[in-house]
Amino acid sequence: MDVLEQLAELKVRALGELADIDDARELESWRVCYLGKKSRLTAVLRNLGELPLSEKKSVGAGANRLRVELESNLEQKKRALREAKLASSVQKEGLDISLPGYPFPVGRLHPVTQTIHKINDIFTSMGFQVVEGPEVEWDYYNFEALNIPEEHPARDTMATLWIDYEKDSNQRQMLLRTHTSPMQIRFMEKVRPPLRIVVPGKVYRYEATDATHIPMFHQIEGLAVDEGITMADLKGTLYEFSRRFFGKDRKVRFRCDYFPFVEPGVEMAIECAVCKGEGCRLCGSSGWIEILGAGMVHPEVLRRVGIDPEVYTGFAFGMGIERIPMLRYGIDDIRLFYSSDLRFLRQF
Ligand code: 2U9
Repeated sequence: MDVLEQLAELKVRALGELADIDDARELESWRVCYLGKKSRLTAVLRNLGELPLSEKKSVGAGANRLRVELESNLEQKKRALREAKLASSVQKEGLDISLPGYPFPVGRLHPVTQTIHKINDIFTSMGFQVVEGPEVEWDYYNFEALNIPEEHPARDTMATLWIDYEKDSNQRQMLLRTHTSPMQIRFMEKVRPPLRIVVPGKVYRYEATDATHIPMFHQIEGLAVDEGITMADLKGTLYEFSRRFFGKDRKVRFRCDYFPFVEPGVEMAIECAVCKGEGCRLCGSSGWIEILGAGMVHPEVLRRVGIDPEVYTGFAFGMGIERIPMLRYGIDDIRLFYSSDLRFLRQF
């Protein structure tokens, strides 16, 4: 039998077998057998060069015609199998392909995340860099390095969640950070001034839950250290933040405050948007709403991380995040942020 006759016989066999196939696995075996690398057809095409010139042309043309025909029959069969499968699921499962598809749920960012992003954007546009730190910390970074030694009364204002873990060789205790400030210490240990960073993230306090307290909330803190930084830089930066975040016409007020890691310390308040400074329920009749705490970094804090306070000065600030959308949208219960109620979350 010459090659052309073999091909003719191959065609009859292949198409005959194909007609009986009714599932995808069998179809794949058929493809491998008749069109695969080790198939007779591929061998004929590969060995064309060895044929005498007189046969080469006719065998080449015949083999190629057969390949095209088998491939097109394969595609037809694939389509037929897909359609048959769909028709059978319509029948078996009562699937109605004329119904509209299920809606694809589109997610959104949590209002706290949205607020963090907005604040990050404002500070990065002023040359600050965003850094994040560990939520599980050492006593040293959370308290000692920030001028809050063991018996300091400021520890009582930050009810701490301690972690039951063996003290390391330096006899330090582990805790859940009560503010994001430990990361500023870590950063200053590694990076020499000039530096400008904001540190957003989760913080933890050992507190009973109610409408204004939860044991985990978010803060964002900022730090700028350079030669010649003064209180004017602090005020200028935070005024600009207030203009960009709360609007250019909101009045801003600074008053003295105390935090162990800054000297002097201040508190920044903005004019109440509801009463325009007249005094109302939201602002507790004062006309002002406290937004953040700030101050000039305490020289002792700089000295502890090896930065000479005679050469460098810095300012720092810190604010609670949840409070901001609460004030903005009149949300009266902080627990709503974390109750996973989509009716609440979808509003933002
Ligand atoms: C370093 C030096 C100084 C960060 C500061 C505050 C004032 C502040 C509170 C606001 C409400 C936290 O969420 S809150 O309870 N924070 O008032 N934070 S100055 O000062 C620092 C931080 C790190 C090394």
